[in-house]
Formats: sequence, structure tokens, C-alpha cells
Amino acid sequence: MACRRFTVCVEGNIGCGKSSFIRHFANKLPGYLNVLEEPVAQWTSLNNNNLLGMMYSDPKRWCTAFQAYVMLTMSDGHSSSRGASAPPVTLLERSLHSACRVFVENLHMQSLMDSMDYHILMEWYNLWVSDQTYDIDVIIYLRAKPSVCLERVKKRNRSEECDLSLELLEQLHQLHEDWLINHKFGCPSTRVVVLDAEQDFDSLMAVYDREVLPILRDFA
Ligand code: TTP
Repeated sequence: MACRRFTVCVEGNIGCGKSSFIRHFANKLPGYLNVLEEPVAQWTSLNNNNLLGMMYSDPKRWCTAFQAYVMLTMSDGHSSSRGASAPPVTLLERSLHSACRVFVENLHMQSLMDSMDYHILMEWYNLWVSDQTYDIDVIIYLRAKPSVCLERVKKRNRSEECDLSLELLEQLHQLHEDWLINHKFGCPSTRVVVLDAEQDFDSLMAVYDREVLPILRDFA
């Protein structure tokens, strides 16, 4: 009998601490988790081009190409969680869903993405998610105020994000809230766990252990 595999996905604004969360559990439960960090390195080196940087420098010109590529690389991540040799639980940093429900929506709302491009990407999204490969068992939403996220983005100093504004983080925060709390769009999981991600690193990891380890171990 095929063994049931589970997918847990970590969502939240830029700079809320998804990578630290993912790495913490990758170290804690080696072998039990298939951990997929977000493929940012692919977005910054496509055919020797930094598509993420191009998108931030000229969003009107590059946002559709960038989001199409993000969706493609995200879809690879979802598929790999279903391979015969994959561990029982996959921990995904972000998903095809947030790429569309948050980022594509926002670019369209801000009139940076053309409506025709938006509808085409949404048709691809709807086609992809009609397959249960893209279902999520649990979404962990790391919730933090945009001002806290901005401080962290500044501190990590990713070159492409040097002009990232509080306004953008506020827009993205609202879309995460609409998607995961207000259920304004369809949600790919029946279970959303909301965690306060504003504390300092050590306190956060203690909270994550207390709240998340039992969820991950439940799948064993
Ligand atoms: P995030 O996916 O938010 O990753 P992060 O590294 O900021 O996460 P954390 O700080 O919580 O560990 O964003 C990575 C970069 O990619 C960021 O500049 C936003 C951008 N991005 C888009 O523009 N569109 C997308 O669809 C996604 C998923 C990311």
C-alpha cells in the first residue's frame, strides 16, 4: 500500500522569518522531513540573469516573467514531495498558492501587471491546483507587523530588496490576512496555524518547538 505523505507549508510576509523556521526544523528532525527552501537562488541566476533584481528594478516590464518563473519553480517543489522515496512529511517554504494569491494579486491590484497577463497566470494556477499534488495539509502562518518585517529585511540586506518599502509590506500583509485569516480567496488547506512571529529569535524558536513539533510528529 502506498504510504500517505503530508505537506506542511510555511507562509508569511517577506522578512517574517520563514527561512529561520525551516532551517530550525530541518536540524531538529533530520530524515523525517523533506525540507524545501524557497528557490531564490534560481530566481537570481536564470541564464546568468538576476530575474528577481530585474523585477524589483522594472516591475512593469519583468513582473509577469518573474512570477511565471516563480510559479514554475514552486510547482517543482510540490511535485518532489510526492516522490516514492520522499520522507513522510514535506516542509515547504512558501507555495504556488502564495505566489499567486499574494504576489500576483498584488501586482495586478497595483496595476503593475497587465490584466491579460494576470488572467493567463491565474488560468495556469487553476490548472495546476486542480491536481491534488498541490494540496497542503497544514499551513503555518508566521504573522508579523510590516514594520517588524521591514527591520529584518534591512538587517539581512539582500541587494535586490534595497528599495523595498513599508508600503509594499503593508499591501502583502493585507493579502496574507485576506487569504489565510479572512478566507477571501480559496485556501488550499483546511488547517491554518497562526503564530506570532514578532519576538526575538530565541523566544521564537521556543514557541515554534512548543506549537509546531507536536503537529509535525502527529503525522508519524
Ligand atoms: P519570500 O518568499 O517572502 O522569502 P523571504 O526570504 O523574504 O522569507 P523570510 O524572510 O521570511 O525567511 O520572498 C523572497 C523574495 O522574493 C522577496 O523579495 C519577495 C520575492 N517574491 C516575489 O516577488 N514574488 C513571489 O511570488 C514570491 C514567492 C517571492
